[in-house]
Amino acid sequence: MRRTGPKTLAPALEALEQRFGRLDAIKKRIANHHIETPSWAYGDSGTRFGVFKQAGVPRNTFEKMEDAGAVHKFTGVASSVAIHIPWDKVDDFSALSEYAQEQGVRIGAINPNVFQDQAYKLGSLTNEDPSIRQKALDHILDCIEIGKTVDSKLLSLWFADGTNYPGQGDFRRRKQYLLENLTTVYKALPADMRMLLEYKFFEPAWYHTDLADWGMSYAFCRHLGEQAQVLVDLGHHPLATNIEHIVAFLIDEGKLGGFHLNDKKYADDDVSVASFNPYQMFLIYNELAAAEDDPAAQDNIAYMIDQSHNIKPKIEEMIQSVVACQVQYAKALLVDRAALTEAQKNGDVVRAEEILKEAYQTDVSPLLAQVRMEMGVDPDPIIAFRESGYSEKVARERQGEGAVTPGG
Ligand code: PSV
Ligand code: MN
Repeated sequence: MRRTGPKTLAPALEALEQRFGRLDAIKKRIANHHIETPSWAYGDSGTRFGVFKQAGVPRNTFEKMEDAGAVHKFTGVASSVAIHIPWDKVDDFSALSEYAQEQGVRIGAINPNVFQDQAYKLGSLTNEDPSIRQKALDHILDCIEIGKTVDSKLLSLWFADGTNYPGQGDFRRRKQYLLENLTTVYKALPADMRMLLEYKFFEPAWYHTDLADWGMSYAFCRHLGEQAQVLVDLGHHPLATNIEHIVAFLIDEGKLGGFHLNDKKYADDDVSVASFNPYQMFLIYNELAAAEDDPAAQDNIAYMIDQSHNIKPKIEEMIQSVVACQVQYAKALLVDRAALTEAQKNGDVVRAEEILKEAYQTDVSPLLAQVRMEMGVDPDPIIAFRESGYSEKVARERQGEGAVTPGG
């Protein structure tokens, strides 16, 4: 890692301006591109084979807010934190919210957890036992109340519900249970809170999951109403799925609620966003940037990281991930949209692809460094964080067991 030198910055920016133009507008958009970090990625986590403990990890939700505050301080764009209940349950959520604000962040999406309790072995909202369906429903309704207390605008739902063996469950009956319960949840939402509905085609259920793909989430959201939108977790698709197409489709329907950003190699590995497949991330951002240019397209998309870092230092990886998003977003903003449309209309396949590659292959680090300096943030977030001594400080101060969360 090398420090950005001010001498090299000016000529690099000039060259970018000459080649692409619009740099001032692009800088503004990068500075306004907000990325939420998840509380659960700050605690110790692992795989089903074990958890590797790290020094200085937060021991409670308040300390998770401190670490999220550090990520925001060094990136300037990560000003909110998603919480997961009961992992982040505290006695006083107003106090948590105030504490978060003192750390420079606010509480973002509320994630109910209806997958860990022993009662949910055969499902939560889809369970054949009405008392278990009610228990899951009550928990989600409680989470809406927590959301109101901390002034969150997002209820983010993921269900582990599914079956492991043929014959285990009745698909249609389970679908009906889910719709009935989600309708109750939907009706309890305050007018300014959105419900984001996440899907996943496998795990922990192996035979079927009740919300297996974006189309199923979309169908439920259509039934529920405007405040219900689909959440795309980048790790929740079969290999080779064209995620950018899903994204474009959902935007066009006004139904893209947001993202759980991460990357994957095999399954839901939850590795750092854009670490394996940066071009895919660029192509996703390309759809998003194109929609931002279209005044008729929806503009309320939530960008949330959902990762599980079991071998990288937590805060550094979170900073790295935020920066990785910025890199692909910045590249997507460089795409010459007018030229691309023209090439598409003329059937010029090679030119169209080259326009994307020209943007993708451009080094945007001087642009990001400049944006950061204008925001009053160090141009090199990871280096600056390392130099700050924060990790050493919390390792000294936080003695005792760190919080453990099962995964991301
Ligand atoms: C499930 O794999 C998931 O992506 C959901 O978003 C959960 O809330 C999160 O991971 C944490 O387990
Ligand atoms: Mn997720």
